[in-house]
Amino acid sequence: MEIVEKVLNGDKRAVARLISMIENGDQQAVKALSALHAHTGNAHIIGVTGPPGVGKSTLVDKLAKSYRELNKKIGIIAVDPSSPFTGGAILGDRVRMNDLNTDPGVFIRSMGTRGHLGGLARSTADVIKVLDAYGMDKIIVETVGAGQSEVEIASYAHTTLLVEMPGLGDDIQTIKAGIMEIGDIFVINKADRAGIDRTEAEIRTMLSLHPEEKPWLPPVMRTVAINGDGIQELRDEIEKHLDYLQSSGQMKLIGEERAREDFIHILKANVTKYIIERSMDQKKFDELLSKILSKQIDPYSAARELTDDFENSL
Ligand SMILES: Nc1nc2c(ncn2[C@@H]2O[C@H](COP(=O)(O)OP(=O)(O)O)[C@@H](O)[C@H]2O)c(=O)[nH]1
Ligand SMILES: [Mg+2]
Repeated sequence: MEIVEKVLNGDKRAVARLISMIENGDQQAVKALSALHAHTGNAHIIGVTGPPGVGKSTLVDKLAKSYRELNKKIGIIAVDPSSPFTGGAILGDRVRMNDLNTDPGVFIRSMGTRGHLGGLARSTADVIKVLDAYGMDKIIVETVGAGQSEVEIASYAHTTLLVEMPGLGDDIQTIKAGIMEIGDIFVINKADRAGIDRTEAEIRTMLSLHPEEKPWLPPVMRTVAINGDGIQELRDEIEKHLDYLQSSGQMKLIGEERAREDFIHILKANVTKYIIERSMDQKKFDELLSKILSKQIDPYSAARELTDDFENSL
């Protein structure tokens, strides 16, 4: 496929086009993803999550620039389900990241709510594959730490940064309840603000509430993203986590687990699509639906009938 060749040859526009195809549920995208599979599995995926306004985008921007100093190629995916924009960039991020966007070693994409037939998390997983095959060394995925799909997206990362800022007591509660466990590195951004010691103490208390022996103890870092303070230290810590994942064999395990989940997900989607489309073609779906409505059959038995048909057809 032409688009596959182009992506593998470093054509940025082809990458952007393929991502749009993924978002639009274009069948050709599946073919391209199939062909790209052999070229994936090399990128280090870094999740950056936390409440809105803590400075995630600013931090990602600075982190990307810091990695550019090491000549690493960087993919950035900003997932913002509250944003209706897709295919372009969330305005604030676009302005902030403009100088990065013109760098050939950087690819930035924002993903909003529009499109995504198989769900936002699914699209994000596919976009990560594209950027991986495109040769990005680091893929940074920014998500707002809120809903289920964000937690799911965060689970694609090898290294997850949970970002906080001083004076966010209630949000820390939210993080504690939901995603505390997924944090590999805690970042208190806006360290130029008052209340930083208290925030750090709160995070450390929460971490100590998980007393089980962990081979990796999540560090708590302080940054001032607007002026770059602490960014290099954060980058070093991220690299330390990558070393840990590799030397402990965790990286390999994560890869196996992701491949398994991915395979099951695709299989489920295919089977579902097959059964539904086939039954719709044969009018059986409509027949059963009207029987369900007139109480001649219940939906459980009706679904069973269709899956039995499927089984018999194998
Ligand atoms: N004082 C201060 N402001 C910051 C810092 N980092 C980001 N900001 C500001 O916080 C606001 C939200 O930042 P943004 O990166 O969009 O946050 P996001 O919603 O988490 O992505 C912007 O006005 C930033 O300029 C920081 O370290 N200190
Ligand atoms: Mg942001």
